[in-house]
Order: sequence, then C-alpha cells, then structure tokens
Amino acid sequence: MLYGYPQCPFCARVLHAIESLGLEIPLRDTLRNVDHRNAVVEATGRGTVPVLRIDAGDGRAEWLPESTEIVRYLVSRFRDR
Ligand SMILES: N[C@@H](CCC(=O)N[C@@H](CS)C(=O)NCC(=O)O)C(=O)O
Repeated sequence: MLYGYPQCPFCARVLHAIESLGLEIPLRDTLRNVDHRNAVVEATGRGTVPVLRIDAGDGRAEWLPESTEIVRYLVSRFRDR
C-alpha cells in the first residue's frame, strides 16, 4: 500500500517505479482522505509522503518513508521477478 498523492513529485517518482516494475500497489490518497493522512502521521510521526506500508501478512506492518528508499526497496525486491 502506498500512501501519498499523484500531484506530489516524490510520490510520482514512486508511482512511476511501480508502473515500470509492473507492480499493482494500491495508492491511499492522503490529500483526499484525512484518515489515510492520519494513518501516516500515527505510523511515522509526520505527514510527509510518500510512505510505503509493507504488510508482513501476520497483521504487522512496516512503514517505509522517503521516495528514494521506497524505490530502492521495490527495485531490489521485485526487479528480477
Ligand atoms: N525526502 C522526501 C520528501 C517528501 C516530501 O517533501 N513530500 C511532500 C509532498 S511532495 C510532503 O509530504 N510535504 C508535507 C509534509 O512534509 O508534511 C522524499 O523523498 O520522499
């Protein structure tokens, strides 16, 4: 799950990487939905986006901020699928 919004250039960078890698990662728009923005603030302590929520599958989640770190993570995990 990616938290952010398309008009944000840092989010757009991540969205472009997601598309290039052929991934389907839903966008939770923090500009349109205050609940999504609040979730980011609660998880990271700030409202800065993009933030990637990585669900472990057991109910736990890791929240990864910073566009360059998110792209790095996605490329390293999914490039050679
Ligand atoms: N270094 C961050 C910068 C992200 C950033 O500045 N995002 C802006 C939107 S484009 C933002 O969330 N600003 C509001 C805030 O920081 O509370 C990254 O690369 O992800």
